Amino acid sequence: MNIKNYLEQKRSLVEEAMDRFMLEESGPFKKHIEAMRYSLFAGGKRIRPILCLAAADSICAQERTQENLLPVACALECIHTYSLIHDDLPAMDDDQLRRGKATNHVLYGEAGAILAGDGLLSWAFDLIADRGKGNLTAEKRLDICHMVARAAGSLGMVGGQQLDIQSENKEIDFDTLATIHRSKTGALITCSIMSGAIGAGANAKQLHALEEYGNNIGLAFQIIDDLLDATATTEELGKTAGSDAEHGKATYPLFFGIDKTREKAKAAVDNAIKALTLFDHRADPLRGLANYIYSRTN
Ligand code: GRG
Repeated sequence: MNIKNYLEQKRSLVEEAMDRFMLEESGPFKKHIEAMRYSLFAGGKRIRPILCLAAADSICAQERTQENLLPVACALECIHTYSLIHDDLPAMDDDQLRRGKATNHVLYGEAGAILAGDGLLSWAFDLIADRGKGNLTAEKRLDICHMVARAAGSLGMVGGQQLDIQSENKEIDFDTLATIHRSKTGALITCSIMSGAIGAGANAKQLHALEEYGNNIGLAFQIIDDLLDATATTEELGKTAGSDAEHGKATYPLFFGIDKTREKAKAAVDNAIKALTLFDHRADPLRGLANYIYSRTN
Protein backbone atom coordinates (compact mmCIF):
# COMPACT_ATOMS: atom_id res chain seq x y z
CA MET A 1 0.00 0.00 0.00
CA ASN A 2 1.11 3.54 -0.77
CA ILE A 3 0.88 5.52 2.47
CA LYS A 4 1.34 8.89 0.72
CA ASN A 5 -1.74 8.29 -1.44
CA TYR A 6 -3.68 7.01 1.56
CA LEU A 7 -2.81 10.12 3.60
CA GLU A 8 -3.70 12.41 0.73
CA GLN A 9 -7.02 10.68 0.11
CA LYS A 10 -8.02 10.79 3.80
CA ARG A 11 -6.80 14.34 4.21
CA SER A 12 -9.07 15.60 1.45
CA LEU A 13 -11.98 13.52 2.81
CA VAL A 14 -11.49 15.13 6.24
CA GLU A 15 -11.08 18.67 4.89
CA GLU A 16 -14.17 18.41 2.74
CA ALA A 17 -16.15 17.10 5.76
CA MET A 18 -14.79 19.81 8.08
CA ASP A 19 -15.99 22.46 5.66
CA ARG A 20 -19.39 20.77 5.49
CA PHE A 21 -19.71 20.30 9.27
CA MET A 22 -18.27 23.62 10.41
CA LEU A 23 -20.50 26.61 11.14
CA GLU A 24 -20.82 29.08 8.29
CA GLU A 25 -19.29 32.53 8.46
CA SER A 26 -22.53 34.49 8.57
CA GLY A 27 -25.00 36.02 11.00
CA PRO A 28 -24.22 37.70 14.33
CA PHE A 29 -21.29 35.34 15.15
CA LYS A 30 -19.56 35.80 11.78
CA LYS A 31 -16.29 37.18 13.26
CA HIS A 32 -16.02 34.37 15.84
CA ILE A 33 -16.70 31.68 13.24
CA GLU A 34 -14.17 33.28 10.88
CA ALA A 35 -11.54 33.02 13.65
CA MET A 36 -12.36 29.32 14.22
CA ARG A 37 -12.25 28.58 10.50
CA TYR A 38 -8.99 30.51 10.06
CA SER A 39 -7.02 28.12 12.28
CA LEU A 40 -8.97 25.01 11.30
CA PHE A 41 -8.06 25.54 7.64
CA ALA A 42 -4.51 26.84 8.18
CA GLY A 43 -2.86 23.69 6.80
CA GLY A 44 -2.45 20.99 9.48
CA LYS A 45 -1.37 17.43 8.64
CA ARG A 46 -4.72 16.03 9.97
CA ILE A 47 -2.91 13.17 11.72
CA ARG A 48 -5.56 12.66 14.43
CA PRO A 49 -8.60 12.39 12.12
CA ILE A 50 -6.61 10.18 9.74
CA LEU A 51 -5.62 7.89 12.63
CA CYS A 52 -9.29 7.66 13.61
CA LEU A 53 -10.29 6.65 10.07
CA ALA A 54 -7.34 4.27 9.69
CA ALA A 55 -8.25 2.53 12.96
CA ALA A 56 -11.79 2.10 11.64
CA ASP A 57 -10.35 0.71 8.39
CA SER A 58 -8.37 -1.85 10.37
CA ILE A 59 -11.63 -3.22 11.81
CA CYS A 60 -13.99 -2.80 8.89
CA ALA A 61 -12.71 -1.35 5.61
CA GLN A 62 -16.03 -0.11 4.26
CA GLU A 63 -16.90 3.28 2.83
CA ARG A 64 -20.00 3.48 5.02
CA THR A 65 -17.94 3.06 8.19
CA GLN A 66 -15.67 5.91 7.11
CA GLU A 67 -18.65 8.17 6.39
CA ASN A 68 -20.12 7.28 9.80
CA LEU A 69 -16.92 8.29 11.56
CA LEU A 70 -16.27 11.58 9.79
CA PRO A 71 -17.99 13.74 12.46
CA VAL A 72 -15.79 12.13 15.13
CA ALA A 73 -12.66 12.54 12.97
CA CYS A 74 -13.47 16.24 12.43
CA ALA A 75 -14.18 16.72 16.15
CA LEU A 76 -10.67 15.45 16.95
CA GLU A 77 -9.16 18.01 14.58
CA CYS A 78 -11.29 20.78 16.17
CA ILE A 79 -9.87 19.86 19.59
CA HIS A 80 -6.31 19.71 18.27
CA THR A 81 -6.76 23.13 16.60
CA TYR A 82 -8.15 24.66 19.80
CA SER A 83 -5.12 23.38 21.72
CA LEU A 84 -2.73 25.00 19.22
CA ILE A 85 -4.59 28.34 19.30
CA HIS A 86 -4.42 28.44 23.10
CA ASP A 87 -0.82 27.15 23.18
CA ASP A 88 0.24 30.12 21.00
CA LEU A 89 -1.41 32.75 23.24
CA PRO A 90 0.69 35.41 25.02
CA ALA A 91 -0.14 33.75 28.35
CA MET A 92 1.34 30.46 27.09
CA ASP A 93 4.08 30.30 24.41
CA ASP A 94 3.37 33.76 22.96
CA ASP A 95 4.08 32.72 19.37
CA GLN A 96 3.42 34.95 16.37
CA LEU A 97 3.65 32.25 13.69
CA ARG A 98 2.36 28.72 13.27
CA ARG A 99 2.74 26.68 10.09
CA GLY A 100 4.28 29.84 8.55
CA LYS A 101 1.09 31.86 9.12
CA ALA A 102 0.08 34.48 11.68
CA THR A 103 -1.24 32.89 14.87
CA ASN A 104 -4.89 33.31 15.75
CA HIS A 105 -4.38 35.98 18.43
CA VAL A 106 -2.26 38.08 16.08
CA LEU A 107 -5.21 38.34 13.72
CA TYR A 108 -8.20 38.20 16.06
CA GLY A 109 -6.80 39.55 19.32
CA GLU A 110 -6.26 37.66 22.54
CA ALA A 111 -9.93 37.52 23.55
CA GLY A 112 -10.94 36.48 20.02
CA ALA A 113 -8.38 33.65 20.02
CA ILE A 114 -9.42 32.37 23.46
CA LEU A 115 -13.03 32.32 22.29
CA ALA A 116 -12.15 30.69 18.94
CA GLY A 117 -10.47 27.88 20.93
CA ASP A 118 -13.42 27.59 23.32
CA GLY A 119 -15.79 27.53 20.35
CA LEU A 120 -13.84 24.71 18.65
CA LEU A 121 -13.72 22.62 21.83
CA SER A 122 -17.48 22.89 22.33
CA TRP A 123 -18.23 22.36 18.65
CA ALA A 124 -16.26 19.10 18.77
CA PHE A 125 -18.71 17.58 21.26
CA ASP A 126 -21.66 18.99 19.32
CA LEU A 127 -20.34 17.15 16.25
CA ILE A 128 -19.90 13.81 18.02
CA ALA A 129 -23.27 13.97 19.77
CA ASP A 130 -25.39 15.47 17.00
CA ARG A 131 -23.75 14.98 13.57
CA GLY A 132 -23.02 11.41 14.57
CA LYS A 133 -26.77 10.69 14.95
CA GLY A 134 -28.01 8.16 12.43
CA ASN A 135 -24.43 7.00 11.86
CA LEU A 136 -23.41 5.68 15.26
CA THR A 137 -25.60 4.30 18.04
CA ALA A 138 -26.25 6.51 21.09
CA GLU A 139 -24.13 4.14 23.17
CA LYS A 140 -21.13 4.44 20.84
CA ARG A 141 -21.46 8.25 20.71
CA LEU A 142 -21.58 8.39 24.51
CA ASP A 143 -18.51 6.14 24.82
CA ILE A 144 -16.62 8.26 22.30
CA CYS A 145 -17.68 11.56 24.00
CA HIS A 146 -16.45 10.20 27.31
CA MET A 147 -13.15 9.02 25.88
CA VAL A 148 -12.52 12.31 24.03
CA ALA A 149 -13.44 14.42 27.10
CA ARG A 150 -11.06 12.36 29.24
CA ALA A 151 -8.19 12.65 26.74
CA ALA A 152 -8.66 16.38 26.15
CA GLY A 153 -9.23 17.37 29.78
CA SER A 154 -7.48 17.59 33.12
CA LEU A 155 -6.22 13.99 33.12
CA GLY A 156 -4.99 14.35 29.53
CA MET A 157 -4.03 17.27 27.31
CA VAL A 158 -5.03 20.15 29.62
CA GLY A 159 -3.36 18.55 32.66
CA GLY A 160 -0.25 17.81 30.58
CA GLN A 161 -0.09 21.40 29.36
CA GLN A 162 -0.29 22.66 32.97
CA LEU A 163 2.47 20.26 34.04
CA ASP A 164 4.56 21.39 31.07
CA ILE A 165 4.13 25.07 31.98
CA GLN A 166 4.98 24.56 35.63
CA SER A 167 8.11 22.59 34.62
CA GLU A 168 9.50 25.31 32.32
CA ASN A 169 13.05 26.39 33.20
CA LYS A 170 13.21 23.74 35.93
CA GLU A 171 15.22 20.57 36.13
CA ILE A 172 12.67 17.79 35.86
CA ASP A 173 13.23 14.05 36.06
CA PHE A 174 12.56 11.73 33.14
CA ASP A 175 9.33 10.37 34.69
CA THR A 176 7.87 13.88 34.70
CA LEU A 177 8.87 14.40 31.07
CA ALA A 178 7.24 11.07 30.16
CA THR A 179 4.04 12.10 32.00
CA ILE A 180 3.99 15.44 30.15
CA HIS A 181 4.36 13.70 26.79
CA ARG A 182 1.81 11.00 27.57
CA SER A 183 -0.85 13.45 28.71
CA LYS A 184 -0.19 16.53 26.59
CA THR A 185 0.27 14.81 23.22
CA GLY A 186 -0.20 11.06 23.60
CA ALA A 187 -3.68 11.03 25.14
CA LEU A 188 -5.43 12.67 22.17
CA ILE A 189 -3.51 10.52 19.67
CA THR A 190 -4.45 7.26 21.44
CA CYS A 191 -8.02 8.48 21.81
CA SER A 192 -8.21 9.24 18.07
CA ILE A 193 -7.38 5.61 17.34
CA MET A 194 -9.68 4.20 20.02
CA SER A 195 -12.65 6.31 18.95
CA GLY A 196 -12.29 5.11 15.35
CA ALA A 197 -12.09 1.53 16.58
CA ILE A 198 -15.13 1.86 18.86
CA GLY A 199 -17.11 3.49 16.06
CA ALA A 200 -16.25 0.59 13.72
CA GLY A 201 -17.30 -2.01 16.31
CA ALA A 202 -13.93 -3.36 17.54
CA ASN A 203 -13.98 -6.16 20.13
CA ALA A 204 -12.12 -6.04 23.47
CA LYS A 205 -9.02 -7.81 22.15
CA GLN A 206 -8.76 -5.47 19.16
CA LEU A 207 -9.28 -2.42 21.40
CA HIS A 208 -6.52 -3.57 23.72
CA ALA A 209 -4.08 -4.03 20.82
CA LEU A 210 -4.99 -0.66 19.32
CA GLU A 211 -4.46 1.06 22.67
CA GLU A 212 -0.96 -0.42 22.79
CA TYR A 213 -0.37 0.76 19.20
CA GLY A 214 -1.69 4.24 20.09
CA ASN A 215 0.46 4.64 23.18
CA ASN A 216 3.54 3.75 21.17
CA ILE A 217 2.89 6.00 18.19
CA GLY A 218 1.91 8.81 20.57
CA LEU A 219 5.31 8.42 22.17
CA ALA A 220 7.08 8.22 18.79
CA PHE A 221 5.19 11.31 17.61
CA GLN A 222 6.35 13.38 20.56
CA ILE A 223 9.94 12.10 20.43
CA ILE A 224 10.14 12.99 16.73
CA ASP A 225 8.62 16.40 17.50
CA ASP A 226 11.40 16.97 20.04
CA LEU A 227 14.00 15.82 17.49
CA LEU A 228 12.65 18.05 14.72
CA ASP A 229 12.72 20.95 17.13
CA ALA A 230 16.26 20.21 18.29
CA THR A 231 17.62 19.88 14.74
CA ALA A 232 15.63 22.68 13.04
CA THR A 233 17.50 25.51 11.34
CA THR A 234 16.79 29.09 12.40
CA GLU A 235 14.91 29.58 9.11
CA GLU A 236 12.71 26.52 9.77
CA LEU A 237 12.03 27.66 13.33
CA GLY A 238 10.98 31.06 11.97
CA LYS A 239 8.07 29.37 10.16
CA THR A 240 6.78 27.60 13.24
CA ALA A 241 6.17 28.33 16.85
CA GLY A 242 9.46 29.12 18.68
CA SER A 243 11.85 26.34 19.74
CA ASP A 244 11.46 24.25 22.90
CA ALA A 245 14.80 25.57 24.18
CA GLU A 246 13.48 29.12 23.74
CA HIS A 247 10.49 28.14 25.86
CA GLY A 248 12.71 26.54 28.53
CA LYS A 249 11.27 23.06 27.95
CA ALA A 250 12.81 19.68 28.74
CA THR A 251 12.93 17.32 25.75
CA TYR A 252 14.13 13.80 24.85
CA PRO A 253 17.32 15.07 23.16
CA LEU A 254 18.21 16.98 26.33
CA PHE A 255 18.01 13.73 28.30
CA PHE A 256 19.49 11.32 25.76
CA GLY A 257 21.23 13.23 22.95
CA ILE A 258 20.16 13.10 19.28
CA ASP A 259 21.25 9.55 18.30
CA LYS A 260 19.82 7.75 21.31
CA THR A 261 16.60 9.78 20.95
CA ARG A 262 16.23 8.60 17.34
CA GLU A 263 16.75 4.99 18.51
CA LYS A 264 14.00 5.44 21.09
CA ALA A 265 11.61 6.76 18.45
CA LYS A 266 12.38 3.74 16.24
CA ALA A 267 11.81 1.35 19.16
CA ALA A 268 8.41 2.95 19.85
CA VAL A 269 7.43 2.60 16.17
CA ASP A 270 8.54 -1.05 16.15
CA ASN A 271 6.49 -1.72 19.30
CA ALA A 272 3.48 -0.01 17.71
CA ILE A 273 3.73 -2.25 14.63
CA LYS A 274 4.22 -5.33 16.82
CA ALA A 275 0.99 -4.51 18.66
CA LEU A 276 -0.87 -4.96 15.35
CA THR A 277 0.12 -8.65 14.93
CA LEU A 278 -3.45 -9.91 15.25
CA PHE A 279 -4.65 -7.63 12.42
CA ASP A 280 -4.62 -8.51 8.72
CA HIS A 281 -3.80 -6.30 5.71
CA ARG A 282 -6.60 -3.92 6.68
CA ALA A 283 -4.24 -2.53 9.33
CA ASP A 284 -1.58 -1.71 6.71
CA PRO A 285 -2.49 2.01 6.81
CA LEU A 286 -1.83 1.99 10.58
CA ARG A 287 1.52 0.27 9.95
CA GLY A 288 2.31 2.84 7.25
CA LEU A 289 1.28 5.70 9.56
CA ALA A 290 3.67 4.47 12.25
CA ASN A 291 6.54 4.58 9.75
CA TYR A 292 5.35 7.95 8.44
CA ILE A 293 5.43 9.39 11.96
CA TYR A 294 9.01 8.17 12.33
CA SER A 295 10.18 9.65 9.02
CA ARG A 296 8.11 12.85 9.04
CA THR A 297 9.96 16.11 8.45
CA ASN A 298 7.36 18.59 9.74
C1 GRG B 1 -3.52 24.77 25.43
C2 GRG B 1 -4.96 22.98 26.49
C3 GRG B 1 -3.80 23.34 25.69
C4 GRG B 1 -3.02 22.37 25.24
C5 GRG B 1 -1.89 22.57 24.35
C6 GRG B 1 -0.88 19.98 22.15
C7 GRG B 1 -0.51 21.16 22.93
C8 GRG B 1 -1.16 21.29 24.23
C9 GRG B 1 0.34 22.10 22.50
C10 GRG B 1 1.05 22.07 21.23
C11 GRG B 1 2.49 22.28 21.47
C12 GRG B 1 3.28 21.30 20.75
C13 GRG B 1 4.08 21.81 19.61
C14 GRG B 1 3.28 20.03 21.15
C15 GRG B 1 4.09 19.01 20.50
C16 GRG B 1 3.33 17.97 19.76
C17 GRG B 1 2.29 18.55 18.90
C18 GRG B 1 0.93 18.51 19.41
C19 GRG B 1 2.62 19.04 17.70
C20 GRG B 1 1.66 19.62 16.76
O1 GRG B 1 0.86 18.60 16.20
P1 GRG B 1 0.87 18.30 14.63
O2 GRG B 1 2.28 18.06 14.18
O3 GRG B 1 0.39 19.70 14.07
O4 GRG B 1 -0.12 17.23 14.34
P2 GRG B 1 -0.27 20.10 12.67
O5 GRG B 1 0.30 21.48 12.40
O6 GRG B 1 0.08 19.12 11.61
O7 GRG B 1 -1.74 20.16 12.91
